[in-house]
Amino acid sequence: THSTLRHRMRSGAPLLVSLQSIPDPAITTILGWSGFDAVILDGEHGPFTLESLRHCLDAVSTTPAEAVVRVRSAEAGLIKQVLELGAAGILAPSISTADEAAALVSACKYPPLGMRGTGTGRAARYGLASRSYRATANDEVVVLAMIETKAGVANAKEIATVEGLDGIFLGPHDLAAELGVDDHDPVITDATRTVVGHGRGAGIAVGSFVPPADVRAAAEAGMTLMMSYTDFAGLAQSSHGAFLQAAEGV
Ligand code: 3PY
Ligand code: MG
Repeated sequence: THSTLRHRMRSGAPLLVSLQSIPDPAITTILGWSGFDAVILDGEHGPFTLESLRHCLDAVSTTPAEAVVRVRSAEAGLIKQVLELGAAGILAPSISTADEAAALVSACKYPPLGMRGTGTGRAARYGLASRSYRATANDEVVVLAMIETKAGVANAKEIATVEGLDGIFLGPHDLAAELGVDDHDPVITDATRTVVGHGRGAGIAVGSFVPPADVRAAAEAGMTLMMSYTDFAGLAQSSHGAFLQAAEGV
């Protein structure tokens, strides 16, 4: 259930998540049954429509996992539609200031915590459970901010302490691009350490992309939200690996 994910996140428990960019419910079902706590549906870079999101959210509810949607921007109108589809939470790209983080929280929470509008969509069981959904959503919907700009890293402490924010997620690729360095530059490692420190200091979840082999070290360093599989890279690596191995035989 939604509460499980947010409450586990709030408790500081380590969570393993995967990223889905291919907007097909079969991918959601595979990732959802793979063991991950949550599947992040990538509406920022992946070619999702609201309709394909709806099908993938239907699919995740047939699995033990939850689905968080990375929206293409933190626009309140878009967040309203995505939460109305029944997403367990929102991951917003490129949050660089505490004000942006506060606006994100407001878009995700019903009054009095925010300004999310009330509807009777899939999340509210098409009106058949609207009252109970509205009563529990503020406690259950997960709000996550990507920190992936220089300003975001500089403001990470203020962002992390914004009331209602459940976690921050470092975007090493965008940060490296802005800084003009390689993804594995020590400057990115330092930024990761800074963001982990501020997030953990504020008692919220902290995440990033962490290959499976590095999860133990990342968890020991305080990270709690490890994205350790992406469908694009996973498919590319396994298909190319299979090809190379097969090609040795001919
Ligand atoms: C980043 O690293 O910037 C990302 O958001 C990757 O998707
Ligand atoms: Mg990014």
